[in-house]
Amino acid sequence: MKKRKHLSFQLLQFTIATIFAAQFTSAVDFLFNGFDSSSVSCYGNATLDSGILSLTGDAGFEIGRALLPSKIPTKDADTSLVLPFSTSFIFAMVPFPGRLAGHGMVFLFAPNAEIHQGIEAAASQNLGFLNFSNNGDPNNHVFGVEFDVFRNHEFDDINDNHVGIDVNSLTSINSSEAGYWSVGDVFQQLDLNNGRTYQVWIDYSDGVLNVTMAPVGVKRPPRPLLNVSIDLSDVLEDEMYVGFTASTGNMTQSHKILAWSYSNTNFSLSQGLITAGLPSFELPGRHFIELEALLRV
Ligand SMILES: [Ca+2]
Ligand SMILES: [Ca+2]
Ligand SMILES: [Ca+2]
Repeated sequence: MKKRKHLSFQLLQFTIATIFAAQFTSAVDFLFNGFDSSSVSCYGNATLDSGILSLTGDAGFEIGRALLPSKIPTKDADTSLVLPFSTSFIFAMVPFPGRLAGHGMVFLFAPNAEIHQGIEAAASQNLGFLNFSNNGDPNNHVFGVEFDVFRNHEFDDINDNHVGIDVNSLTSINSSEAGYWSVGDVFQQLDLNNGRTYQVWIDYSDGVLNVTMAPVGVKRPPRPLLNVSIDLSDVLEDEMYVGFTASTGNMTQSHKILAWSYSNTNFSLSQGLITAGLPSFELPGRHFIELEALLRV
Protein backbone atom coordinates (compact mmCIF):
# COMPACT_ATOMS: atom_id res chain seq x y z
CA MET A 1 0.00 0.00 0.00
CA LYS A 2 1.26 3.43 -0.96
CA LYS A 3 1.98 5.79 1.87
CA ARG A 4 2.15 9.52 1.44
CA LYS A 5 4.57 11.21 3.76
CA HIS A 6 3.92 14.66 5.08
CA LEU A 7 7.20 15.44 6.75
CA SER A 8 6.54 19.16 6.61
CA PHE A 9 3.22 18.72 8.24
CA GLN A 10 3.79 19.59 11.85
CA LEU A 11 0.36 19.79 13.28
CA LEU A 12 -0.16 21.37 16.59
CA GLN A 13 -2.26 18.65 18.08
CA PHE A 14 -4.50 19.56 20.88
CA THR A 15 -7.85 18.57 22.11
CA ILE A 16 -10.52 20.33 24.02
CA ALA A 17 -13.05 17.76 25.09
CA THR A 18 -15.36 18.85 27.81
CA ILE A 19 -18.57 17.41 29.04
CA PHE A 20 -20.47 19.87 31.13
CA ALA A 21 -23.97 20.37 32.38
CA ALA A 22 -24.45 24.09 32.21
CA GLN A 23 -26.86 25.23 29.54
CA PHE A 24 -27.68 21.79 28.20
CA THR A 25 -27.48 18.46 29.88
CA SER A 26 -24.37 16.68 28.67
CA ALA A 27 -23.38 19.21 26.02
CA VAL A 28 -20.23 18.28 24.14
CA ASP A 29 -17.35 20.33 22.79
CA PHE A 30 -14.25 19.07 21.03
CA LEU A 31 -11.67 20.46 18.69
CA PHE A 32 -8.96 18.46 16.91
CA ASN A 33 -6.23 20.12 14.89
CA GLY A 34 -4.92 16.77 13.69
CA PHE A 35 -5.87 13.36 15.00
CA ASP A 36 -4.46 10.53 17.05
CA SER A 37 -5.95 7.29 18.30
CA SER A 38 -7.40 9.00 21.36
CA SER A 39 -9.39 11.51 19.31
CA VAL A 40 -11.04 9.12 16.84
CA SER A 41 -11.56 5.38 16.48
CA CYS A 42 -10.88 3.99 13.01
CA TYR A 43 -12.89 1.24 11.34
CA GLY A 44 -12.43 -0.59 8.06
CA ASN A 45 -9.70 0.94 5.92
CA ALA A 46 -9.36 4.21 7.85
CA THR A 47 -5.82 5.02 8.98
CA LEU A 48 -4.01 7.73 10.91
CA ASP A 49 -0.65 9.03 9.76
CA SER A 50 1.16 12.15 10.97
CA GLY A 51 -2.05 13.56 12.42
CA ILE A 52 -3.97 13.13 9.17
CA LEU A 53 -6.95 10.84 8.96
CA SER A 54 -7.24 8.91 5.68
CA LEU A 55 -10.57 7.13 5.35
CA THR A 56 -9.63 5.19 2.22
CA GLY A 57 -6.53 4.17 0.27
CA ASP A 58 -5.84 3.01 -3.25
CA ALA A 59 -6.90 -0.65 -3.12
CA GLY A 60 -10.44 -0.11 -4.41
CA PHE A 61 -13.76 -1.23 -2.86
CA GLU A 62 -12.70 0.12 0.52
CA ILE A 63 -14.81 1.50 3.34
CA GLY A 64 -13.20 3.66 6.00
CA ARG A 65 -14.89 5.17 8.97
CA ALA A 66 -13.57 7.34 11.81
CA LEU A 67 -15.78 8.22 14.76
CA LEU A 68 -15.45 9.90 18.08
CA PRO A 69 -14.61 6.91 20.34
CA SER A 70 -17.80 7.20 22.41
CA LYS A 71 -21.39 8.04 21.62
CA ILE A 72 -22.47 11.58 22.38
CA PRO A 73 -25.86 12.80 23.53
CA THR A 74 -27.88 14.43 20.77
CA LYS A 75 -30.95 15.28 22.82
CA ASP A 76 -31.50 17.23 26.01
CA ALA A 77 -32.03 14.69 28.78
CA ASP A 78 -34.80 16.74 30.37
CA THR A 79 -36.74 17.99 27.37
CA SER A 80 -35.80 15.34 24.75
CA LEU A 81 -35.32 18.20 22.29
CA VAL A 82 -32.52 17.76 19.77
CA LEU A 83 -29.46 19.65 20.95
CA PRO A 84 -28.24 22.36 18.62
CA PHE A 85 -24.82 21.62 17.17
CA SER A 86 -22.14 23.37 15.20
CA THR A 87 -19.45 21.32 13.56
CA SER A 88 -16.67 22.19 11.15
CA PHE A 89 -14.00 20.12 9.47
CA ILE A 90 -11.23 20.38 6.94
CA PHE A 91 -10.99 17.72 4.24
CA ALA A 92 -9.35 16.85 0.95
CA MET A 93 -10.28 14.18 -1.58
CA VAL A 94 -7.12 13.14 -3.33
CA PRO A 95 -7.13 11.22 -6.61
CA PHE A 96 -4.47 8.65 -7.40
CA PRO A 97 -2.52 9.27 -10.60
CA GLY A 98 -3.90 7.28 -13.52
CA ARG A 99 -6.97 6.06 -11.63
CA LEU A 100 -10.62 6.96 -11.96
CA ALA A 101 -11.49 8.98 -8.84
CA GLY A 102 -14.45 8.18 -6.55
CA HIS A 103 -16.79 7.82 -4.68
CA GLY A 104 -17.16 10.28 -1.79
CA MET A 105 -17.57 10.75 1.93
CA VAL A 106 -20.22 11.53 4.52
CA PHE A 107 -20.19 13.39 7.82
CA LEU A 108 -22.56 11.23 9.81
CA PHE A 109 -24.44 10.46 12.96
CA ALA A 110 -24.98 6.72 13.30
CA PRO A 111 -26.44 4.47 16.00
CA ASN A 112 -23.60 1.96 15.63
CA ALA A 113 -19.90 2.28 14.97
CA GLU A 114 -19.15 -0.92 13.10
CA ILE A 115 -19.47 -0.98 9.32
CA HIS A 116 -20.82 -4.50 9.06
CA GLN A 117 -22.93 -4.67 12.21
CA GLY A 118 -26.15 -2.84 13.03
CA ILE A 119 -26.89 -0.50 10.15
CA GLU A 120 -24.61 -2.13 7.60
CA ALA A 121 -22.78 -0.07 5.03
CA ALA A 122 -21.42 -0.95 1.61
CA ALA A 123 -18.68 0.44 -0.63
CA SER A 124 -18.80 2.21 -4.02
CA GLN A 125 -21.83 4.46 -4.45
CA ASN A 126 -23.10 3.59 -0.96
CA LEU A 127 -20.32 5.79 0.47
CA GLY A 128 -19.83 3.51 3.49
CA PHE A 129 -23.07 5.02 4.80
CA LEU A 130 -25.83 2.50 3.99
CA ASN A 131 -26.37 -0.42 1.61
CA PHE A 132 -28.90 -1.41 -1.03
CA SER A 133 -31.19 -3.30 1.35
CA ASN A 134 -31.39 -0.81 4.22
CA ASN A 135 -31.33 2.35 2.06
CA GLY A 136 -34.39 4.48 2.81
CA ASP A 137 -35.47 2.57 5.93
CA PRO A 138 -36.74 5.04 8.58
CA ASN A 139 -35.49 2.61 11.24
CA ASN A 140 -31.89 3.32 10.20
CA HIS A 141 -31.59 6.42 12.40
CA VAL A 142 -28.67 7.70 10.36
CA PHE A 143 -28.15 11.27 9.32
CA GLY A 144 -25.41 12.55 7.07
CA VAL A 145 -24.06 15.32 4.91
CA GLU A 146 -22.52 13.73 1.83
CA PHE A 147 -19.78 14.91 -0.50
CA ASP A 148 -20.40 12.84 -3.60
CA VAL A 149 -18.23 12.75 -6.73
CA PHE A 150 -20.02 10.16 -8.85
CA ARG A 151 -23.47 10.52 -10.35
CA ASN A 152 -25.79 7.63 -9.46
CA HIS A 153 -29.21 7.76 -11.04
CA GLU A 154 -30.57 5.25 -8.49
CA PHE A 155 -30.00 7.90 -5.81
CA ASP A 156 -31.18 10.82 -7.97
CA ASP A 157 -27.70 12.37 -7.86
CA ILE A 158 -27.82 15.80 -9.49
CA ASN A 159 -24.28 15.51 -10.87
CA ASP A 160 -20.82 14.13 -10.07
CA ASN A 161 -19.79 16.91 -7.70
CA HIS A 162 -22.44 17.63 -5.10
CA VAL A 163 -23.16 18.12 -1.41
CA GLY A 164 -26.34 16.50 -0.09
CA ILE A 165 -28.32 16.02 3.10
CA ASP A 166 -29.06 12.37 3.77
CA VAL A 167 -31.76 11.23 6.18
CA ASN A 168 -31.84 7.42 6.40
CA SER A 169 -31.15 7.31 2.67
CA LEU A 170 -28.54 7.94 0.02
CA THR A 171 -31.23 9.75 -1.95
CA SER A 172 -30.62 13.20 -0.49
CA ILE A 173 -33.54 15.30 0.72
CA ASN A 174 -31.67 18.31 -0.61
CA SER A 175 -28.46 18.74 -2.54
CA SER A 176 -26.42 21.32 -4.39
CA GLU A 177 -23.50 21.56 -6.73
CA ALA A 178 -20.41 21.89 -4.52
CA GLY A 179 -19.31 25.47 -4.04
CA TYR A 180 -19.97 28.64 -2.12
CA TRP A 181 -21.62 32.03 -2.42
CA SER A 182 -18.94 34.69 -2.44
CA VAL A 183 -19.33 38.43 -1.91
CA GLY A 184 -22.03 39.82 -4.18
CA ASP A 185 -23.86 36.48 -4.17
CA VAL A 186 -21.73 35.04 -6.94
CA PHE A 187 -21.64 31.23 -6.90
CA GLN A 188 -18.12 29.82 -6.94
CA GLN A 189 -18.10 26.19 -8.03
CA LEU A 190 -15.59 23.95 -6.26
CA ASP A 191 -14.25 20.63 -7.53
CA LEU A 192 -14.56 18.32 -4.53
CA ASN A 193 -11.95 15.78 -5.55
CA ASN A 194 -9.09 17.68 -7.10
CA GLY A 195 -6.93 17.31 -4.00
CA ARG A 196 -7.70 20.82 -2.80
CA THR A 197 -8.32 21.35 0.91
CA TYR A 198 -11.76 22.61 1.90
CA GLN A 199 -13.46 23.67 5.12
CA VAL A 200 -17.07 22.73 5.86
CA TRP A 201 -19.43 24.19 8.46
CA ILE A 202 -22.60 22.33 9.47
CA ASP A 203 -24.91 24.09 11.94
CA TYR A 204 -28.20 22.84 13.30
CA SER A 205 -30.47 24.86 15.57
CA ASP A 206 -34.18 25.60 15.87
CA GLY A 207 -34.97 22.97 13.22
CA VAL A 208 -32.78 24.58 10.57
CA LEU A 209 -29.70 22.95 9.08
CA ASN A 210 -27.08 25.06 7.30
CA VAL A 211 -24.21 23.57 5.32
CA THR A 212 -21.46 25.85 4.05
CA MET A 213 -18.10 25.14 2.44
CA ALA A 214 -15.15 27.10 1.08
CA PRO A 215 -11.51 26.56 0.16
CA VAL A 216 -9.53 26.37 3.40
CA GLY A 217 -8.34 29.81 4.43
CA VAL A 218 -11.35 31.54 2.90
CA LYS A 219 -13.51 33.20 5.55
CA ARG A 220 -16.79 31.45 6.21
CA PRO A 221 -19.23 32.63 3.52
CA PRO A 222 -22.29 34.25 5.13
CA ARG A 223 -24.76 32.55 2.78
CA PRO A 224 -24.88 28.78 3.24
CA LEU A 225 -24.74 26.34 0.36
CA LEU A 226 -27.67 24.36 1.79
CA ASN A 227 -30.31 25.77 4.11
CA VAL A 228 -32.99 23.26 5.05
CA SER A 229 -35.77 23.08 7.62
CA ILE A 230 -35.52 19.62 9.12
CA ASP A 231 -36.71 17.98 12.31
CA LEU A 232 -34.06 15.52 13.42
CA SER A 233 -35.93 14.37 16.53
CA ASP A 234 -37.21 11.16 14.93
CA VAL A 235 -33.96 10.56 13.06
CA LEU A 236 -31.44 10.81 15.86
CA GLU A 237 -31.41 8.47 18.81
CA ASP A 238 -30.68 9.96 22.23
CA GLU A 239 -27.00 9.06 21.89
CA MET A 240 -25.16 8.68 18.58
CA TYR A 241 -21.75 8.05 17.14
CA VAL A 242 -20.50 11.02 15.14
CA GLY A 243 -17.75 11.19 12.55
CA PHE A 244 -16.93 10.40 8.96
CA THR A 245 -17.32 7.55 6.53
CA ALA A 246 -16.17 7.12 2.93
CA SER A 247 -15.87 4.48 0.27
CA THR A 248 -14.24 3.60 -3.01
CA GLY A 249 -15.16 1.09 -5.69
CA ASN A 250 -13.66 0.52 -9.11
CA MET A 251 -12.94 4.21 -8.77
CA THR A 252 -10.70 5.10 -5.87
CA GLN A 253 -9.32 8.15 -4.11
CA SER A 254 -8.02 9.06 -0.69
CA HIS A 255 -10.53 10.83 1.56
CA LYS A 256 -8.60 12.85 4.13
CA ILE A 257 -9.76 14.74 7.20
CA LEU A 258 -7.26 17.19 8.69
CA ALA A 259 -9.17 18.87 11.50
CA TRP A 260 -12.58 18.82 13.18
CA SER A 261 -14.53 20.79 15.75
CA TYR A 262 -17.94 20.16 17.30
CA SER A 263 -19.99 21.97 19.90
CA ASN A 264 -23.54 22.04 21.19
CA THR A 265 -23.14 25.46 22.76
CA ASN A 266 -20.30 27.41 21.17
CA PHE A 267 -21.08 28.10 17.51
CA SER A 268 -17.75 29.93 17.18
CA LEU A 269 -15.59 26.99 18.27
CA SER A 270 -14.61 26.31 14.64
CA GLN A 271 -12.58 29.52 14.72
CA GLY A 272 -10.04 27.46 16.68
CA LEU A 273 -9.36 25.25 13.66
CA ILE A 274 -5.94 25.91 12.19
CA THR A 275 -6.36 26.73 8.52
CA ALA A 276 -2.86 27.97 7.68
CA GLY A 277 0.21 25.87 6.91
CA LEU A 278 -1.74 22.75 6.01
CA PRO A 279 -0.22 20.29 3.54
CA SER A 280 -1.25 20.45 -0.10
CA PHE A 281 -2.60 17.37 -1.84
CA GLU A 282 -3.15 18.90 -5.25
CA LEU A 283 -1.43 16.88 -7.94
CA PRO A 284 0.94 18.71 -10.21
CA GLY A 285 -0.82 18.99 -13.55
CA ARG A 286 -3.87 16.88 -14.10
CA HIS A 287 -2.63 13.31 -14.08
CA PHE A 288 -5.77 11.77 -12.74
CA ILE A 289 -8.68 10.72 -14.88
CA GLU A 290 -12.18 11.97 -14.46
CA LEU A 291 -14.78 9.58 -15.79
CA GLU A 292 -16.69 12.31 -17.58
CA ALA A 293 -13.53 13.23 -19.44
CA LEU A 294 -13.07 9.60 -20.41
CA LEU A 295 -16.62 9.33 -21.66
CA ARG A 296 -16.20 12.34 -23.89
CA VAL A 297 -13.38 10.64 -25.78
CA1 LIG B 1 -23.06 9.14 -6.01
CA1 LIG C 1 -25.51 11.73 -3.86
CA1 LIG D 1 -14.27 16.04 -9.74
